[in-house]
Amino acid sequence: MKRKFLDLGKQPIANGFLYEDDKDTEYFFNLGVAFDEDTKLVTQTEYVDGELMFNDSYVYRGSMSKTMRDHFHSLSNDLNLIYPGSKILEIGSNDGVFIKNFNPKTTIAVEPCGNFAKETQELGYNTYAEFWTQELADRINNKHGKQDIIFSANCICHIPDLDQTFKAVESLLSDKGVFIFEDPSLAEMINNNSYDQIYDEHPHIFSVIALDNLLRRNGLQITRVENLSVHGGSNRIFAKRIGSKVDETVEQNKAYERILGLDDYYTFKRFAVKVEQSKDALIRLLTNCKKESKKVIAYGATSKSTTIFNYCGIGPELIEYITDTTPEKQGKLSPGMHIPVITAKDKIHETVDYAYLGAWNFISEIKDKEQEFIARGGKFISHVPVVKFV
Ligand code: JHZ
Repeated sequence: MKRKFLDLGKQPIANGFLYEDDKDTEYFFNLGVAFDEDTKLVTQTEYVDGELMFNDSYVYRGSMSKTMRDHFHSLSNDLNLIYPGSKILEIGSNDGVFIKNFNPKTTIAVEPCGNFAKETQELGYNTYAEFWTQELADRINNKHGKQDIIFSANCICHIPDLDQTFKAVESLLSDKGVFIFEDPSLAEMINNNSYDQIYDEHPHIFSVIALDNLLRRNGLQITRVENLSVHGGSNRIFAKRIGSKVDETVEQNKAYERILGLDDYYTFKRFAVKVEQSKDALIRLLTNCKKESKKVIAYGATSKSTTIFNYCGIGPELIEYITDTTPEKQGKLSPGMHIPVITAKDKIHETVDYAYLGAWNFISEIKDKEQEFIARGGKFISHVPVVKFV
């Protein structure tokens, strides 16, 4: 039974950056968040159709930050060492930032966004430009056989039907195969009040407790959990067939989550109060900047900032423009609030006083790049974990 605890209001497609002419036909939905008492899963009250988000004009490129390129490079090195010569399949391969590190002969990519599927296909990877389904898993099994590693980064939490997803994974794994996936951690979202992790593409935010419940009813169990710093705190989950050896990290993580109350609806009711307070504080801070005639921009046209700007009602009157390195977002307007997105030339322009960090998860990388801005008194603004200059 789903119990709603948070309403983030009317929201557009988080990565639906658009041109002036498309404003009248922009799609909106109501973003409500609920706790499922049976599985302990935090999930949305309604799900947006996959095709509206993941299509041939999808704009998010995983390879846009050095942090993530390094992250996937280091994981690939480890996997190539621990499981040499394994057959590997990635669900949601995006622009190939992870699979580029593997041998195309033993690697399969699954990516429903045609523009990115084309890129990995051209790099020589057998790419299925489709959503992950049981039917696709069966077809891959018939053609290429079982897989030793099924990997997925920032994708499993994007799929509404987890039972079907996990069943399909289980059916395609070799006997000793491992399913490795990483997604933002619910514990870190609660600790950091980073409610902007919730948007159309994230129908669920995972706890280890909920994932183990869901995997187990589909023949898999968590055997190891690694806590990662990327994307504001993520968990890397290792899952194998039920009956496999489980290490101590699984119970450690579950115990920690029980202490945080992630198995209790009222934890999320309290979180909802903090979300509202965060909204009020951010509006207050930006309004004061405006009163003092400060020039405020945003840094990183993220999916996360779509939630923030639309929930808080922050538009071009408070944030003049957003800079972003992604060519596919530049020259367009941000979803819903229509703040212009421009090229992140080399550095923040010298007329800027403050920059709201849409990409707060890359704060170290960004601060390293923007030493001049900091040296001349420029400040970053973040709402994570509380609204303040950072
Ligand atoms: P970033 C996306 O979320 C969507 P977003 C998706 N649903 C998901 O799960 C996560 O990623 C993983 C830019 N940038 O990674 C690049 C600069 O301009 O936080 C990106 O557009 N300058 C798949 O969109 C954005 O910021 C920089 O120096 O919230 C970062 O987006 C850096 C470092 C980044 O993900």
